[in-house]
Amino acid sequence: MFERIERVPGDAILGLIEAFNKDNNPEKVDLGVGVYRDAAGNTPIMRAVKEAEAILLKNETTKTYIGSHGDPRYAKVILPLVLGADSPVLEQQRASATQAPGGTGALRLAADFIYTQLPGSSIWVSDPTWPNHLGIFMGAGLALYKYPYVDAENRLDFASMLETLKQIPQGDVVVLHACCHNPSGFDLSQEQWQQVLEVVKERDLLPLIDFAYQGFGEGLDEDAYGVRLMAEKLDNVLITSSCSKNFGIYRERTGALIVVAKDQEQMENVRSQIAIVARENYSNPPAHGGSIVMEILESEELAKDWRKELTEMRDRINGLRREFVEALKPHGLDEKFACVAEQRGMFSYTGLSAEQVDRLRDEFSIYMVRSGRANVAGMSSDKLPYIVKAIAAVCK
Ligand code: PLP
Ligand code: TYF
Repeated sequence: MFERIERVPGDAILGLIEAFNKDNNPEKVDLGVGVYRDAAGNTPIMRAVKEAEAILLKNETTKTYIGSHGDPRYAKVILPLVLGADSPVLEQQRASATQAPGGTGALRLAADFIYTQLPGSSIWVSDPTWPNHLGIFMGAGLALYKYPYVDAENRLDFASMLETLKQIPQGDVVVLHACCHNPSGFDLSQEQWQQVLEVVKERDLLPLIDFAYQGFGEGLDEDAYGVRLMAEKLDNVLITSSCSKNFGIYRERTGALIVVAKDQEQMENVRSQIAIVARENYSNPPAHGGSIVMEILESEELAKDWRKELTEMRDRINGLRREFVEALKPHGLDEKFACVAEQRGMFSYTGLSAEQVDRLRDEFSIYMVRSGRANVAGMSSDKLPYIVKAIAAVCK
């Protein structure tokens, strides 16, 4: 039976982890997979998370199932975090959150819901986008198309994006990155979000907003601008939220699918369908990560410390962005890479070619995705002179 099974290459981004670990060069730098790193190159457990886990270990009394929608307490803390504490959408009781195994699990729930309940709707993703979007949406059976996002000069191509959105058939789904666009780092301005809103309204499209990096761009509330605008102004919105990055609990698989509907009645109808999709995929979501998030957000003290540490992480990345461009000045490359200081989140499309990325890896043991995407958090002030010298060498 299995003799016909072909071997396929693994995930290109995750493959970089293995290649990096095998490299013996003491100067090696990992700018590959999108996990936060501190100045020492570690991905630490956040202080509030450690404390919350200690509380959980002491107080937890059961490991029984939490239900297909997850823990209702999780929904209660995640909805105000994403939509805003005084959101009219919450007041109107037209939003629901279903706890899911990470942002990825939430995306799959959304995809299966669209496939089964909105038959005929195709899905549109930015070009480029996170490669897993393609696998998740096509794996669920959806027809997938792309809208332009970054041009050949490595700039946000908003005009082309909007032009294409205006051509999308009524009822189709458009995937938007809420902030910290993966892989490019180019985000929409508030004014651009308003323009997208108008087109979405005009064409009667369903926005599916992927919110994987809340707090990594400008701030927890600032990063939610587009999400809250769409939720407040539209009858129907899907949002996939992830706690992997902003709580640093990647492996605990913690996320949510948030449904915003016209009214409570419609929200409950959709919610009942989401429960079926969840049950058919994995029955109940994992509980531990959600419990950590609840413990933190329900405690004024822990929440305060979590926000503080998240701010430190965000400031570190944004500081590195500026330092990086500054360090390229003596090489006459600061203008060429100026976009890095403008982009937001963990990632930057540097504009480096696949050949240049290969040279950085082979000659300097600097690892990044072949699209030229760098994880800025993998840099540090100590390593910057080495990184910059290597980039100057491959740009000659
Ligand atoms: N969406 C985007 C754009 C991402 O970059 C990620 C990161 O891995 C995810 C969703 C899913 O994150 P996770 O499933 O780890 O919560
Ligand atoms: O883009 C990234 O690097 C992160 C992490 O299959 C990631 O989103 C990458 C690939 C993958 C799962 C997560």
